Amino acid sequence: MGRFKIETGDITTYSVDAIANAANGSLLGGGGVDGAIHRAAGPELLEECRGLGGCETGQAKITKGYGLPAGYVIHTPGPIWRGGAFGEAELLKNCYENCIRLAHEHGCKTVAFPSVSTGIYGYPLDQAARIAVKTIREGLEKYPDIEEIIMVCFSERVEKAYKKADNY
Ligand code: AR6
Repeated sequence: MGRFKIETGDITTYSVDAIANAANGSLLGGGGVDGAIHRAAGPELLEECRGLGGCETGQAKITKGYGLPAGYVIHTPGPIWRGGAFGEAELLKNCYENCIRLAHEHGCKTVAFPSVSTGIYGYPLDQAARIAVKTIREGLEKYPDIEEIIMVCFSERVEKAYKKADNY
């Protein structure tokens, strides 16, 4: 079964087969990690995204990586936190599941994730981390061809939350 790593870094610098993007439903870019990914990938990424017709919350769509060191970008709009009674947990789980499934379908062996929904979308970090870690570990079991999934945290605070959730 593949490895799971949690580390601090900038996901736009990762030379992996696919990086996930915490996108919005338009798939046309935004702030946070989405903005950073589009800046690093260049305008061709936006051009390809324009042809995708957006994406539902919890679903995922894949593009090439263009100027990024990563081969593919898997765009997934996470849920906006509205207090927890609006299906947020299920939707966040769907994000990780659908990204991992798409990575598998495209033959990706190494995949990196940002902490989906925990920035601008306001999902409480500890709760999001528990869902992410559990779903990623299940994905590694389900798809033994995936060799490594890395949770790329943008700060040590985020890294600590994910490590706690994974019982490091
Ligand atoms: N590498 C890794 N993680 C990063 C990077 C980076 N380069 N930059 C930021 N993060 P957010 P969301 C972290 O807000 O909450 C956009 O406008 C960040 O510190 O990027 O899902 C979209 O278009 C945080 O821990 O995504 C949507 O409209 C995590 O990535 C909306 O934001 C996610 O924060 C999505 O909001």
